[in-house]
Amino acid sequence: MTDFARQENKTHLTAMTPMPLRALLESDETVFLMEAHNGLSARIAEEAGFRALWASGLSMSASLGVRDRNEASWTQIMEIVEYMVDSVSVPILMDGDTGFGDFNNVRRLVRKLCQRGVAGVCLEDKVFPKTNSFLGHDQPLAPVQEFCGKIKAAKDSQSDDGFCVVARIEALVSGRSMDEALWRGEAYHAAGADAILIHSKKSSASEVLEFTSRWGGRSPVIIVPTMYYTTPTDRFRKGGVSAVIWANQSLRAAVSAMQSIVGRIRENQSVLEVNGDIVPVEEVFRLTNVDELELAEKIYTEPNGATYYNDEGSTLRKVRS
Ligand code: SPV
Ligand code: MG
Repeated sequence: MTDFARQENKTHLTAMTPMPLRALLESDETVFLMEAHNGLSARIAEEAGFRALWASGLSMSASLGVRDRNEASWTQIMEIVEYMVDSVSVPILMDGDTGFGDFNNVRRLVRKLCQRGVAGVCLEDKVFPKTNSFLGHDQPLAPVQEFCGKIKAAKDSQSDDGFCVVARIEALVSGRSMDEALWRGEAYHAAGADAILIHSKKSSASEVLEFTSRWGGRSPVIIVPTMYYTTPTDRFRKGGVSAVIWANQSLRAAVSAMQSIVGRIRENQSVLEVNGDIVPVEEVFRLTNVDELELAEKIYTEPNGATYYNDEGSTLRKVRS
């Protein structure tokens, strides 16, 4: 393979080799995962410096214009995640909802995710079709035994040793007790989960911090402070949280920006007023690696096959002959 081919598609990537998801989750630091819902938002999050991404079910569904209710099929969701993998080098944890069916659907899902280079999947202990955790009350939970079967099936199906299976506990969201959240976590941990995600829809972090304290570091714990976003991040660090997922802010930022700009264009019947507030098309070209294609054209379309490309505008570097 030529140097050029190796760099193809990922010419923008940072010089640092990304840390695998498992290493990030198991490190002493609290790591932050940014939500992304397509290749572009993944790229933007990586450029901002996030070391891992969350492929959010809510955000991917919403960006397709459908509800977070398994209205988009698992293959449609997986296809989006594949575009994200192609766009970045940092690991991606995919929101796998309830696994899109039973243990057998989970097996197939995990096999496909490993083939596509996804770093991990998060499975939640609700029932198919899932409903977003912030809607309604007392959502039914999966029987523990059944959910443990999904975790085991996921672990037995991974072809990549580094693949992470995260078990998400919805007990607190569904109005169950802290004790239930803990014994569910214990069962999922014993079934082989690499990490636990404890979800909460309270506006305070007290219950997730009680969970992490009583959990006692048995395995990495991930939280999603969408509703308790006012909690200073340092409390998560001190509370032993392994990873924080900012689960939907990129999508919400895009919605705010689009609503504002599109509204102004409609009102003014012109883009003159807004043009300075939106990125130039060159930025879109940069984010989608148009430069890389120009180099590839030089290499692959020269009649004699001589292949050179110009890194800096002056020195021609031979990459293939
Ligand atoms: C998602 O981002 O899709 C999540 C997190 O699962 S939440 O929306 O809080 O359920
Ligand atoms: Mg989700």
